[in-house]
Amino acid sequence: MIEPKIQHQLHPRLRPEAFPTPFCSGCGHGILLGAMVRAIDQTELDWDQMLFVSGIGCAAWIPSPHFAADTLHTLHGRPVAYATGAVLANPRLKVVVISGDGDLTAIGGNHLIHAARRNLPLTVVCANNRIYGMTGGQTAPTTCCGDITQTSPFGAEEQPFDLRRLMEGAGARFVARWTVFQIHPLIKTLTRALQFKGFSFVEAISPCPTHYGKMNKIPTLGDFRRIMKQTYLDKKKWEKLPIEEQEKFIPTGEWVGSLKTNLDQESRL
Ligand SMILES: Cc1ncc(C[n+]2csc(CCOP(=O)(O)OP(=O)(O)O)c2C)c(N)n1
Ligand SMILES: [Mg+2]
Repeated sequence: MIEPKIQHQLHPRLRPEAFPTPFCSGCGHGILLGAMVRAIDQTELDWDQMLFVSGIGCAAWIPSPHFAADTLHTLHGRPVAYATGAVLANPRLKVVVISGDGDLTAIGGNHLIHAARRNLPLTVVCANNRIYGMTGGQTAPTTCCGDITQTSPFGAEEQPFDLRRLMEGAGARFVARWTVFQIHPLIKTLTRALQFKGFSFVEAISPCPTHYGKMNKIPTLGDFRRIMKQTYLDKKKWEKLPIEEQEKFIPTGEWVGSLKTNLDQESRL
């Protein structure tokens, strides 16, 4: 074997034997992996008191086996359920779920909305590539109308979840969305989400060139970046647009605050 000439210094929170990652060329999940460890570096969190939980899918490989930490690589759709058990059993743990859009919002959707409603002390990071990547590119609840997938060869017909609205509606007090190309705000948001007391949810829009790109004729990562730059707009700019203009973009940013509803008061029969 030819030894590589340049030896990269691997981040100390990562397991050298786990590299190279299993991610395809151009997959955004590796960018999120890097963003996570950089965000954790900016917190005072005790690495030895952190637990990373994931389900099944390409995104579920982000913490496990790459993070040199305690990780739980669980069943498809069940990371939030495992994370709930872990944090109830040991409230001193900082429990972080990192998984895919299919895992968290399709089969695992109920666990996710109830964790938000119950304001469980968890940080959930959803790597959203708008597709079931690992199983060959089937439609997910996040697939946008018209998108070609293995199970929608003529274009997806159903409306996708807007995860920000879903989480807000379920009662989450910290909700955020960035694409992996908006790397600096993504790292800052992950830092804040990890330190938030209570439930926090971060959606990271991640390109899947292998399946999504191939089927929707987005050949390169550069093309993904260009399209995402046209589609996603910082909410500070988005909020200033007239309503008919707002519909053309997906806002990115943080939605943080007490999202009390009229139902929060007692006895509303
Ligand atoms: C109970 C069960 N149903 C279905 C599957 C097949 N399966 C494995 S991963 C996956 C989807 C993963 O998609 P996502 O969570 O979006 O992750 P990605 O691969 O896109 O990063 C499915 C359907 C499974 N492993 N277990
Ligand atoms: Mg996915």
